[in-house]
Amino acid sequence: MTQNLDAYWMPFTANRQFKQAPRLLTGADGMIFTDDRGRQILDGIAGLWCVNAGHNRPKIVEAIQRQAALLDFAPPFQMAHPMVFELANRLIELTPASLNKVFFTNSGSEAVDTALKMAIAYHRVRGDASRTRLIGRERGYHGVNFGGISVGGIVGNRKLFGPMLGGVDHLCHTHDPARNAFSVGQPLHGAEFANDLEKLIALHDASTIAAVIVEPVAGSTGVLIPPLGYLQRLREICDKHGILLIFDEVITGFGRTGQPFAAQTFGVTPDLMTAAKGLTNGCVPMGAVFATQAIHDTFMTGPEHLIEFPHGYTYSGHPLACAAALGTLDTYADEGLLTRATEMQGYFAEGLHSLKGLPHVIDIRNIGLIGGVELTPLPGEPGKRAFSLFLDCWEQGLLIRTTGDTVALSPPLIIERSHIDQMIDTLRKALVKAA
Ligand code: PXG
Ligand code: PLP
Repeated sequence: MTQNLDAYWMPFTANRQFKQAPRLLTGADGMIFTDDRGRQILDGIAGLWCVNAGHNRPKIVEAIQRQAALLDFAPPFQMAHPMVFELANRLIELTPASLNKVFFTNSGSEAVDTALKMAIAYHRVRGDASRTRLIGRERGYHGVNFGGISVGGIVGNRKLFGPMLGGVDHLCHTHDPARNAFSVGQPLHGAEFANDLEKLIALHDASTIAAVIVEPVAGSTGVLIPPLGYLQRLREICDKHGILLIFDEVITGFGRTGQPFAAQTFGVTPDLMTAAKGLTNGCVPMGAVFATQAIHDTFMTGPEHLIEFPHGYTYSGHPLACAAALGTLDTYADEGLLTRATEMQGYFAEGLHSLKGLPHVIDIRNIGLIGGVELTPLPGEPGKRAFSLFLDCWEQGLLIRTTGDTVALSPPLIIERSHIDQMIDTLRKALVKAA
């Protein structure tokens, strides 16, 4: 490695450690990354929960190339280009029927902050300006912008950044290993954790609360699957009190749980829904907020020449992102990928749960093509045991993700049984070796 690595300040990375022993990817195809040593590495996490159709897919590559030569950029304010409408129309065929309006952003973090602003503005526009509070959840991850970290519940992502947004509170998280360890699929216990919302309503009064935001499946915080009945109960309480429910589907969107969106997998429909990642198969940055007709129409009053929602990004609905998204949706449709996790989840779950009993494994969690393997932390050194496992798997040709002492798996939806076998075998060997 002769390249100078100093100038680049890496995101969410132990910079000094990385630069001593860099891990550089130079190519990717299908399920496989290639690194700068020419090694083949199985992608166990779809890049970063985003490359759902696998890498280097022809329809996506061609769509981006074609678009770059045709229309590189179109200003998104008071202007548009045809493809952005086509994409919105295609997307609402996949969302729950009531979520039929789409607002584009460039990332999940921007989608989250957009949804939070929409929720507060919605109440104000309809004459209920006291509803400004936002309720997130402990251990929630909603990206890294100020709105997202305010409703988020990962201490390490919050504590350096001052007071953040005011008027935010948090539900308790749903992780309950004493009752639910090693559950296959949705845990049986914990629907009642949703009643924590009633407690916050009693404290703050419903008339001050704009919205509740949760990930249907919490990903970044270590793969927490919603207990049976939990999301239904949250929905009921929100309805009872006129509070909007926002699902952050940045990870769960686009087939990860076996349906296009987790809202469909769990049979609970939010009022606003964020997405990103799998929207373009990770190829060009793009995020989206889906809203109901009723929320959208609430803004569509007042003089017609005025901007109804003063919000948007220079790159909202960028032509290259739209091209990538349309190529992605075609690829998903051609190969039935948005429901493929339902076919593969049984075999995936069997493999994962076969790791039970190995040294330090204290819980295994799964839904669709998401898996979590939680390890006992090394005394006084949280996160280190899982990170060592990550390094070992990398050397053995498998890319996994770790968060705290949980290993997260979220492979591309094109995964075959042989890949699952390879992932589980590599993990098994690494766990035995780490003992
Ligand atoms: N919401 C959720 C639920 C997410 O998972 C974001 C918002 C933010 O999206 P952007 O595109 O701004 O990163 C995410 C992102 C991990 C990991 O290791 C997960 C994410 C990002 C980085 C790491 O689990 N999810
Ligand atoms: N900062 C400045 C000075 C700007 O002019 C703009 C956009 O015009 C932004 C930030 C926001 O950038 P973006 O629209 O890409 O989010």
